[in-house]
Amino acid sequence: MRQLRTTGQILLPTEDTAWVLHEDGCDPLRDSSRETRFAISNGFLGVRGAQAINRGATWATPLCTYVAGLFDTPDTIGAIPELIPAADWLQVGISLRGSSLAHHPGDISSHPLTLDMKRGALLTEFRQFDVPALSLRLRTLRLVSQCAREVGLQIVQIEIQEGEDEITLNASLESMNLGLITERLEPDVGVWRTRHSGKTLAMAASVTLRIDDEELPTTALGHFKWSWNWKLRPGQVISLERMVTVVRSDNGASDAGSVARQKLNIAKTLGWHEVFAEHEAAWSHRWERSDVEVNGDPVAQHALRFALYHLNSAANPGDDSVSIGARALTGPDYLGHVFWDTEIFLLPFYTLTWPEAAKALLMYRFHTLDGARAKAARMGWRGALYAWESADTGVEATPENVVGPDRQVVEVLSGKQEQHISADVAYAIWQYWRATGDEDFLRDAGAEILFETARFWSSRALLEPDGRCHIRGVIGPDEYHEDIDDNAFTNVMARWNIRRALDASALMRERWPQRWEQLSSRLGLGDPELQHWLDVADTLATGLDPETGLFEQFAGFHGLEQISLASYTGRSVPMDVVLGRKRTQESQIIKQADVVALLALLPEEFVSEAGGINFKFYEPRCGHGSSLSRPMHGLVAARLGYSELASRLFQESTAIDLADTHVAIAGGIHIAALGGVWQMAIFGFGGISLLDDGIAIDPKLPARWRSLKFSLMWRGRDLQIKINQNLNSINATLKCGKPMKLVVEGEPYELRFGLSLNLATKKAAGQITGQSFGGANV
Ligand code: IFM
Repeated sequence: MRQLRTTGQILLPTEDTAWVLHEDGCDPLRDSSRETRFAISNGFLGVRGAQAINRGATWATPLCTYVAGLFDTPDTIGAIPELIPAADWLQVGISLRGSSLAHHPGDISSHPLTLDMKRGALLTEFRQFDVPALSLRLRTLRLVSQCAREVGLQIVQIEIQEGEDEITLNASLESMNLGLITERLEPDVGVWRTRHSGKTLAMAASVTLRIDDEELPTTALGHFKWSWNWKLRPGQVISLERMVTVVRSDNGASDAGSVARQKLNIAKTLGWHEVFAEHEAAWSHRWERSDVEVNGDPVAQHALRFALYHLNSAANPGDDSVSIGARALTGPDYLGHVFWDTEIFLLPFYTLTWPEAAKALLMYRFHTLDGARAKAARMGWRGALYAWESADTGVEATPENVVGPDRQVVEVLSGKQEQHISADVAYAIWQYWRATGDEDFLRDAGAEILFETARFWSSRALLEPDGRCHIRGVIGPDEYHEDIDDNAFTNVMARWNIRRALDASALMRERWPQRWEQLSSRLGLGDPELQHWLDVADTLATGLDPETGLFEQFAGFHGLEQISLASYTGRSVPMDVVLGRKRTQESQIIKQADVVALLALLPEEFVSEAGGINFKFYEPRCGHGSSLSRPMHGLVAARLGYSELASRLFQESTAIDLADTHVAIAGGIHIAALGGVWQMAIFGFGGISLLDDGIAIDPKLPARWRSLKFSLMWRGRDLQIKINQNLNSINATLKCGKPMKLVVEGEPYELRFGLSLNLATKKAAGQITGQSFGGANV
């Protein structure tokens, strides 16, 4: 077969299948979940994996491109901000003898999609078999640059194998029904603005068509429309190259259209090969920092690469005015809103492998602090209560009502009551500070968040006649139970938040007395208030039974109906749908890790055997009604050495997106679950934990994992760790930076640059097995 001249190697995906996501065929019923899985993103632009070749009048889903931070609020009553899709810049239409190529039957017989996760590129292939006397092969490549995030690239290649025919090729950028107001439309530049949020979107595009390396002039031109017509001949290789640049402006200050055009000119001057090369190099750098290698379990290896691909795709260290929504930039669910998912499920990955991205995400919380202050004040408290669902400004964006599974309108209380979000933000800040030692961040932004969230909790928790402070009327991570009192997760996290704020105030007084003076006087924060915080922390009710070590999830939980999940084995819907809302609320069935989440985040709060006691109590009660649940349970199970259960939970967590096992994958990737998969591997099986003065490792690999290798960044150092189960050894190498402490299975060691630490593990990892304590889940 003739070689494609203009592609060279570029369209050949990475050979090692562990780096490739590949699906054959075409199933219209599952198209939308494929589009999610095969999405490409760089944290600024996200494009779903839909076909670019126009299928004519099929009313297929538009090829959504999302732009981080492009929020607006529709004109309807009770509307909330939502992420607006940008113009579909990838549309291509091909007509032969006047009818669309894709109209011919058989076009769906071979539609392989290949996501080269190593290079962040989506490849498609299409063969046309059934046009008499014509045989052609069509390949496409698409990427959004990981190096210059405003750039998108599309290559469409058509190789004529047999036959001669008239062909028309149209390329367009579809900007109808965007929900944006058109400000300017030129042949190759468009500028739109949002109706209410004051944002501008500009896109510039250039398209060229080459036949056998000769450029063919367009036969028709319109605004963002290009068309070519010519006679096909056997052996022709046609290459359509499209570059697009996208600019978002939040204040209209700059001429976004000109900026988009300038950036396009830069990309065009580079040429697409160079754009691709820079993108590939940026990906290679990300993989160097974040790859996790598993030996002995190819399925787990592939699933980890998939998780890492989407995690690395989701963040943008260059924009600290946005964060990562619950579906990242891969789908419309949750309208692009940001939840605790980012701080609790994603931040650990970024903090330890991409601190610049972690910092940008935390700075988003700093920029939205005023929104959090306003929410607390509106609800009658002091300090900062973050939005449960946050968009661009930090104003609460949770819908007031939704239609429940029984088609009844249900009031959504999380926007008012799911307040642990403030402690979750504080938690992520402190972990970032501990792991990076980033003094500028703590001094100039992080500390203020810690103070304002601590201030919120100290006003929120009220002293009652029993001599204890209580936090009443909240929702914990288990959202099945609303308006509850003294949720253990919320209260213990709040206490921890207050104590870290007190630590931060002591640290600031000592290290940066001037800044402390300035900040404490701006916030009106004096010693009496700090003393009050201390008193609240010391007297906050937590639901811990000191006799048994068991936390009661919230006041009254133990008195609720006990229902055995084992009786619902094989169900295909969440437990609240099976039981109905009311009975679920009156039962001990929980939606997701709650006390178990506390155990994952603050294991030091569970002394001696208390971790196992709480896990064994709560795991059988959990219906895993959220995609966040299994990874959190899996992490704790792995740490506790319940290796069999942890392995099952790992597999089930990875299946959520890869095997469509959870509802609504069509609406976007479950990015928090993917962050949880990384945490399970590193904190769970790898047994990594952060110390004040180093890192500890206590691995418990699943039986099948012969070895686990990963990299971490800690306070400016690059660390590589390999746990070898076959050899019962741990190898740690400091690739750069000053000596540091590594505590291996309880024994401290000094790790020095250039010297590898090679230690025999005390136990053969994986020999610790455990049982499942629970019934079967969905
Ligand atoms: O943040 C989660 C929540 O815990 C459960 N419902 C979905 C949200 C977004 O992922």
